[in-house]
Amino acid sequence: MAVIGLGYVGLPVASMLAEVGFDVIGVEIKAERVEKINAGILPMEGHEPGMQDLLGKVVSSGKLRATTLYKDLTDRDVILIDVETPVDDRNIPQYEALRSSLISLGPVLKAGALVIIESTIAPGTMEKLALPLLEAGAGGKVNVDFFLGNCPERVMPGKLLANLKNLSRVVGGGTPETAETMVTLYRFIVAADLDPVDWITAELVKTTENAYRDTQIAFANEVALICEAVGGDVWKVRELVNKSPYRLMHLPGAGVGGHCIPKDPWLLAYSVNGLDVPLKVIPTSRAVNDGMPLHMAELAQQALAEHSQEMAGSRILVMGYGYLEDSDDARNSPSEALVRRLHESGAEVVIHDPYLAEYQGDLTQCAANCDAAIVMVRHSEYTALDMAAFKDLLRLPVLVDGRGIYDKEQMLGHGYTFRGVGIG
Ligand code: SAJ
Repeated sequence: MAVIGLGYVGLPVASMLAEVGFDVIGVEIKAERVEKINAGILPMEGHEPGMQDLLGKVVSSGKLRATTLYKDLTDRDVILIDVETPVDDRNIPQYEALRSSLISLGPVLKAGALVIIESTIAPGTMEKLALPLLEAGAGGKVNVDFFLGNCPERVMPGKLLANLKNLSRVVGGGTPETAETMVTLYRFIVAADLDPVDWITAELVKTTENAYRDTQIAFANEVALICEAVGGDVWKVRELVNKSPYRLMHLPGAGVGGHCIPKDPWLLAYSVNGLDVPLKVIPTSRAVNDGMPLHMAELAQQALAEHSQEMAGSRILVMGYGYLEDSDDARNSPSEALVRRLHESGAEVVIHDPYLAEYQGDLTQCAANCDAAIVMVRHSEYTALDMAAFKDLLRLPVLVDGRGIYDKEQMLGHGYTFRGVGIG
């Protein structure tokens, strides 16, 4: 076995395959990561239950070793590819990492080997990019000289091993036989459903499941904006809507961050790039969600105005810089867009986040002399705050709640000038 790309997907899957007895080589471009892994040291931040122990075990047993060299792969029967597939600022997929791994792999590919791309890719990428690159590099034909599959991952930071084991997966084979072979392989580490499909189905399912979540969040955010305008409480509305059968209204909030949800809708959209398939829901949902951090700035501006305070020259506390509660992961964080907008408006910004080293200062010190506090992430530290005491730390009692954490009446009772997403 081999795994190319030992990041937050590749390393757990390499370790789990090694744990069940496969001899696994991990190819990683970053030499310092290779060194750490071969020393049994987990090269990732955040808390991943079981990951450090598992890595130590499989490295010391010699079942997993890391290298930067593709030439070590010449005897490998199965090669998984877990490299990044980001989109650029024009929402076009950037496949450099995928391309270079395929180009490096082709010439060293063992006859009859099975290559499985686990990275999330736009529908059509297997056929149009992976297949031709591998056939050219290997100098052979797919389904004859080598076999090719797509099995998208469904991990989530903080639950990498649990998700790998317990979440079902679509298993996209170049042929039904290849898909069945892949099912047999994944059954060694996956306890949930393994659904054999073709490439395009696997590519569509993965990008669709995340585009689905993004549009559901956008819908919730649009209802939140309506509630603010007509005097509703979106959290109460959502709770009661979801009592109706077949409703699953998601949580509105200060924005959508992370490594999957902001990106995968664009990968799905890209599959029809240049074709006459006008998309509205997917791009508009992205725009609605990207607008939410800016909406937080508007809410702060409105509240400051009640104190005849301009945004320019104000000192604003941004609470939460990660993209998810109680996580140190700040990828595509909505707070980045908020801080940019606040700076553009001439405000001085203080950032606090208990999980990020550069923002871990004492919250009471961060709050001192601030004219407003904008809560962007539902970190436990913030949900447990003594809000009466917190108000006294601020220069102006302005509180903007981006995640439905605080009760409006209570906050008004404490003397705050309060704005909450979805609260009229
Ligand atoms: N968010 C909302 N409202 C919601 C849900 C999320 O505003 O109702 C925001 C979060 O605050 C965060 C962003 O969206 O900023 C993403 O949140 P997420 O819960 O989707 O977390 P992710 O990004 O780690 O999503 C991953 C995805 N898993 C994979 O791609 C394999 C996603 O498909 C899963 O649904 C999610 O984990 C999960 O909850 O397991």
